[in-house]
Amino acid sequence: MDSSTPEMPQVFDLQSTPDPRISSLIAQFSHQYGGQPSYVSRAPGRVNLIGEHIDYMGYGVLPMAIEQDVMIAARKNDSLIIKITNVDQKYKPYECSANVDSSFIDSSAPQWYHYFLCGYLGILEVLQQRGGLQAANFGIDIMVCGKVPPSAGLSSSSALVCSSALITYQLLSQISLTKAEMAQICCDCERYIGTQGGGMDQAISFLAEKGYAKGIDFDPIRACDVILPKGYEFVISHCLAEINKAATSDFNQRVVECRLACQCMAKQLGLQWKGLRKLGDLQVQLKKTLKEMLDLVDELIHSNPYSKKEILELLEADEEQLMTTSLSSNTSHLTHFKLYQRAKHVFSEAWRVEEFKRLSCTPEVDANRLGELMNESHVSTRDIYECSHPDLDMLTDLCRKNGAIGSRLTGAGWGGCAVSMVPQDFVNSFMQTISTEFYTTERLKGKDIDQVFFKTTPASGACVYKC
Ligand code: ADP
Ligand code: NG1
Ligand code: MG
Repeated sequence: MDSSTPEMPQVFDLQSTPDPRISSLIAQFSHQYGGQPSYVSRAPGRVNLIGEHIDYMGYGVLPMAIEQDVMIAARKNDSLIIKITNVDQKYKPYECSANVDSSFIDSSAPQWYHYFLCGYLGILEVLQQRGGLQAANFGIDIMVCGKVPPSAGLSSSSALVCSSALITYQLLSQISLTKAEMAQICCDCERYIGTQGGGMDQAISFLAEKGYAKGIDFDPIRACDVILPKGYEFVISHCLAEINKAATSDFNQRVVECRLACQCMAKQLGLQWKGLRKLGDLQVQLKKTLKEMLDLVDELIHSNPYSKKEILELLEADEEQLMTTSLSSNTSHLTHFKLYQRAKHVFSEAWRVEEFKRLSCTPEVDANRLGELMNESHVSTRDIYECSHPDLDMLTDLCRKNGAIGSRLTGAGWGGCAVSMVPQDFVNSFMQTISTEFYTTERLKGKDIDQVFFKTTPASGACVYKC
C-alpha cells in the first residue's frame, strides 16, 4: 500500500508512535495466536451533526469522526482459515474458510463477525476483479478491539467494517486504493449485512481529519472541511436504548418508503421510474430546488399511507417487479408505506444541511440559528420520519432545557445517542445537570458514564500501524 499521498490511508510505524491501547491489543493477540500481528488497523466511529436518513437518497451530510474507534490486529497464516477473535468476551470467537462469499453472510441473523466478513469480502472482491486473484491462498488471524458504543448511532458497525477492509487491504497489499475508494467499497460491502445505508459512516471513517467536521457528498464520495463555530462544544449523550439496525426491518423500511416515494412521483410525471432509486436523482432530473421538491410532494403524494395494492396500480407493476425495483428481502412483507412523510423529511433535512453549511462559513456565524436547525432536524426525525425513541426525546428536551442551543438524535435512531451544541461557558454545568438528572444508577445499570456521555471534537480518519 502506498501511503505517500494524502489520498491514501496512512501507515504509521508503531515504533515511532507508541500507544498503550495498541500495545495491550498486541499482547492479547500474541497470547491468543502465539506470535505478533503484522499490522493493526484503526477506523473511527462518527457523530452526525445534521443530515439524518438522507445519505441513501443521495443528499449530503455533516458528520465528524469521534475519538472512539475499532482496532484490528492481524497477520496472515497458512491454514486457509480466518480466525476471528475479540478482546471483549461477549463477542465469541469464530472461524471460517478464507474462501467465503457474500452468500455466507446471513442477513436474517446478523452476527458480530459478519461485519468483519463484510469488510474482508469487500477487498477480496476488488482483488478478484482488479488484481486477478482467483481464490484465497492464505488464512488470517484476527483480533478485534472496539471502543465505539455499539448499536447507539455512533457507527460502531461501519468502524468495524472499515477497520476490517483496511487490515485486509494492508495484509494482501496488491493494489493501491484511495481513501474515497475504500469508503465506497465499504459502503457497498456493509450492505451484505442487510441494511441499505448510504455511505456517510464509511466516508467519514476514511476521510476524516483531526479538527474538522466534514460536508460529505455522494456519487462519487467526497468531503470538504466545515468550520464549526468557536465557543461551542459538541456533547454526545446515549439514551441507553440500543438497537441493532440489521436485526430489524425499520431501517430498510425507511429506505424503501423513500425509494417508492421517488418512483411514484417519477411515474406520475411520465419519467422512467424503474431505474430511479434516490430522491436526489429525481431532483436532478427535474432541475428543481429543494423547496420546489417539497411543493411537488404536496401535489403528487397523499398523506395517508399507501397500500401495496395502490402502489402496484400507480406504478402499473406486479409484485415480482416491485421486489426487484424497490423492495428488500426484509421489507417484502410490508403492506403499507408512508411516502408523504418520508419524502417531506428527506427534502427538508437536505435543505437544513445546506443551510447549516452555508451559515457556518459566514464570518459572523449565527450559532443560535445552527442550534435551531439541529432542533428542527430532531422534530422531523421524531414526528415524520418516526425513527426516534421516547428516552431520546426526553434526553434531547433535557439537554435543551439545560443550556444546549441545539440537540438532536444522531445516526439511525430508534434509540442510541443525541448530539448537543452547548456554549463553552455553560458546558460544565450542563454536564453536571445531565449527569445527575438523566444518568441515574438505575438507568446506567453498571455502565461507565464516561462511555455514554462525553464531549467530542473532530478526530482523524482510519489508518494502519506497522508492528
Ligand atoms: P451502530 O449505530 O453502532 O452502527 P449497528 O446496529 O449498525 O449500530 O451495528 C451494531 C453491531 O455492530 C453490533 O450488534 C455488533 O454486531 C457490531 N459491533 C459493534 N461494535 C463491535 C465490537 N466492538 N466488537 C464486535 N462487534 C461489534
Ligand atoms: P448507524 O446508526 O451508524 O447504523 C445508519 C446508516 C447511515 C445513515 C444513518 C442515518 C449504515 C452503515 N449506516 O447509521 O448510512 O443512513 O443511519 O442518517 O447503514
Ligand atoms: Mg451502523
